[in-house]
Amino acid sequence: MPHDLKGFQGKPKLLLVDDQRINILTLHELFREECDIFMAMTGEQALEACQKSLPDLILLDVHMEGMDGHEVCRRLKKDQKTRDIPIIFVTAQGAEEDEVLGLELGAVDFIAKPINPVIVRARVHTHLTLKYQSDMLRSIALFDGLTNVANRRRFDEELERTWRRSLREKTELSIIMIDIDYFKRYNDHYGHLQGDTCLQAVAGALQVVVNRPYDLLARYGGEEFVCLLPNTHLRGAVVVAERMQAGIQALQLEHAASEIGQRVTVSIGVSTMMATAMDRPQILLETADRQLYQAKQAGRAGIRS
Ligand code: GH3
Ligand code: MG
Ligand code: MG
Ligand code: MG
Repeated sequence: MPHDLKGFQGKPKLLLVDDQRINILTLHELFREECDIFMAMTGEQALEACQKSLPDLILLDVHMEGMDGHEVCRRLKKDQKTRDIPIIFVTAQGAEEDEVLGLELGAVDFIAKPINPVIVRARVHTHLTLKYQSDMLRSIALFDGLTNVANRRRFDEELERTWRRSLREKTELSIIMIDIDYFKRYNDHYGHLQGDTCLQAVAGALQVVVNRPYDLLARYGGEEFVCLLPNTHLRGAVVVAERMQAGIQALQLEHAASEIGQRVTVSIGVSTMMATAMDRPQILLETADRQLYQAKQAGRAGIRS
């Protein structure tokens, strides 16, 4: 396997779809050592396997009884969750219309039957490498490298989306802004590396609290985090903020240079509103920021809403 593929967490996941057992067995034999193999003998099974195990690559037979490969491809491309899984069609030799249609439907490549093992291996390796690289890019684009929570870009996108939904559905949305207290002193006292470790621990504790599927925690900058809570009223957001405070307190991180109990603490500002056509979502951030400032003024380690 090319060196790049070592980057996959575990082995790359390969889904083999064919209505002929012998074809699946041949491909299985080719890749069983370097990939985790999933198998399906009908279109329906293929769709189910994709939902369950989100493969990194699919080798998809075109001609099958019932739902054929082209239809499987169409359905996978319609679903947000599966649309980015690369598909290689396996077509009968000389079936040019099949190839054209397959590529039009969004397949990345095709392989002719009867398969040539050397070519199949080379193509699968190429597409697994590309998949790995695009996963990497995606994660760099959307996540903060130090703390692994979402980054600001992802947050801003999600805020826009949630704002529009609030406008349509007339629901309230809330934002929580969290800032570590006396963090400059923390770095000065313990050093920047230890500061980084502290940021990771704080992010981890916050993420434990932010666990509903549509809620989003992001690193907003330096030692500041922000949390987006769609469809959440102020009372609910304050409860989340209180859990955050409890989670940070439970860490009991030493901070000898802090004036507050010599432990790492955070100040929190909360804001809630229903989107209006006149406003921009940034107004939520500005309000939360003002509340955060109030929390700092009031002595830190508290919540203002
Ligand atoms: P306050 O209680 O008012 O929030 O004071 P503060 O010292 O936390 O706030 P200030 O904004 O003055 O300082 C923030 C510090 O956060 C300064 C900067 O060195 C540190 N910082 C920002 N990003 C990082 C980072 O990625 N790693 C580390 N170790 N420190 C960071
Ligand atoms: Mg077939
Ligand atoms: Mg700050
Ligand atoms: Mg701070």
